[in-house]
Amino acid sequence: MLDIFSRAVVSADASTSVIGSKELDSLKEFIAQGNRRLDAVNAIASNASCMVSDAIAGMICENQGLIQAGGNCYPNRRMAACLRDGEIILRYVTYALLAGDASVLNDRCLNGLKETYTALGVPATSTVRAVQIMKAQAAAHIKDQPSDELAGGKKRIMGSPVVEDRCESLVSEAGGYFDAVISALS
Ligand SMILES: CCC1=C(C)/C(=C/C2=NC(=C\c3[nH]c(/C=C4\NC(=O)[C@H](C)[C@H]4CC)c(C)c3CCC(=O)O)/C(CCC(=O)O)=C2C)NC1=O
Repeated sequence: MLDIFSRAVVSADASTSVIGSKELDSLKEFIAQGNRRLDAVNAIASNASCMVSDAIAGMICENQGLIQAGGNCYPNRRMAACLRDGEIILRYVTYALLAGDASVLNDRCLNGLKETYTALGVPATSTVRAVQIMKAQAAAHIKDQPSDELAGGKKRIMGSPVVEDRCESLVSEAGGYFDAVISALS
């Protein structure tokens, strides 16, 4: 498992070079923006159970066969496994966002997941739908702009200082980790 610092070391070593000023600049930027990153991780982590239950509920709402006999969220044992998987995936996305590197997500969560799902008959398209919903929720929480329309009574504003660009680069970095989950399952 790598983070942005160990990644710089491994990449430099692979070409037998020193850590150059370009790499140092990017690490400096990572440190300078560190508090925003921690706020972004917290925005997801502290809303995780609400995000997961909402995403799985949305996925089922759009495809109610999942909770009927023969569906992969039926009976409750499978429903529980599905909710648990949503939590696992979201947790690994937060780890990757904290580390600034996708390796923890790839190595410990996504590696072999598609094969496991195929073997168990877990429908990848439905999982992908739940992950897409979590991607949209994460963007709203990192920006600290959940909408009245979609969040309803559960809307929660974190109130952490959000800069003018609404943490655009962190939104897109987090989006990239969700996309990695989607492409690993597709
Ligand atoms: C650390 C990383 C890690 C991951 C990622 C993980 C996933 C994972 N999900 C599993 C099962 C499962 N996953 C689901 C998930 C779903 N069913 C649906 O219809 C939905 C589309 C979807 C939820 C979004 C279900 C229902 C099962 C149980 C399937 C069965 O036993 O028939 C299993 C098989 C073993 C078990 O049931 O616990 C694994 C290994 N386990 C891990 O340790």
